[in-house]
Amino acid sequence: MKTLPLTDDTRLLVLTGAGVSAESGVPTFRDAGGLWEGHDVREVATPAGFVRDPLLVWRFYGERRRGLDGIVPNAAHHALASIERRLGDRFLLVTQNIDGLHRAAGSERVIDLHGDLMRSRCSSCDRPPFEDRQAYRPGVAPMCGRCKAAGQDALLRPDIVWFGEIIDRRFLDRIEAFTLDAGRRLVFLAIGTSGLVHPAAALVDAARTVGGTSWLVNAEAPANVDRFDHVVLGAAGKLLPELLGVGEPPAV
Ligand code: BV8
Repeated sequence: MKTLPLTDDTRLLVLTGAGVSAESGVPTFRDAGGLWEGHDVREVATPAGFVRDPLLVWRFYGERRRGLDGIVPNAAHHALASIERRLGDRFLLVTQNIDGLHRAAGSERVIDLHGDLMRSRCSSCDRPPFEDRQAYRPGVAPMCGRCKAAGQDALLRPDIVWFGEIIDRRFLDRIEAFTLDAGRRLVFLAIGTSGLVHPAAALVDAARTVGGTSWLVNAEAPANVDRFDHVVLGAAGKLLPELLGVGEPPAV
């Protein structure tokens, strides 16, 4: 089995997708039985879909909030938290996931590129996003209390990035700065992602541009597999502890 070439000089940039949480029991998006089945993306993960049917969108995200009850990080999340402790500021984790499992495993240098399922924000006013673990009953779409106090009616929405919405520029700037500073010392590791969603899917190209080496750990070859220097097919929870040279995860 291969191990990542981590030297004292290495800067490790990791991108994770839904596959890294699969062994925790969180459904992925595009595997059989994935999240999008039965739900047209345009209906549940776009601003237009939310305007058209906020009750459907809140039912979809409420199901996902309930679905995280009792879900814990798996060996892949723990391996990434371990290697972060070893590398410190020579490590950066970018996740497309909104399940919070990396932070639950102890990861701190994490960019939640697509937001956080357990946060809501107002669809209208500029109140800051706030923690919200409520799943809301079917037929209920929560309203903003601050807007109500001002005599306005405004829906709350999940604090996540839908298709067609822009990613927080500060996140993209931080990733770019890490990549440029690393240069040829960069090792880019993508884990559990179908490589279909941008701008995350283009991070491997940015890594190649600065002369870094790129690794992929995935259950199967994804759309952008040819962009990677090294491909390790299999389950992230089984492969990562050895690939990263970290011990077994803490006994739960
Ligand atoms: C934007 C919401 C500016 C939260 C999500 C350039 C080219 C083409 C299109 C575009 C482009 N630039 C922008 C776009 C448009 C669009 C896009 O990418 N469209 C694609 C799909 C055609 N991007 C955007 O709109 C982004 N915004 O760029 O703004 C702009 C806008 C418009 C036009 C131009 C510019 C915003 C993207 C964010 C969308 N929000 N989610 C939520 O509900 O979760 S994306 C959604 O898909 C999730 O966040 C998810 O994370 C993400 C990606 O899916 P994956 O994580 O990869 O999951 P998936 O199931 O697909 O794959 C899992 C993989 O794991 C599989 O390969 C499987 O084999 C593997 N696996 C399974 N088990 C395991 C495993 N691997 C290892 N171990 C296991 N055990």
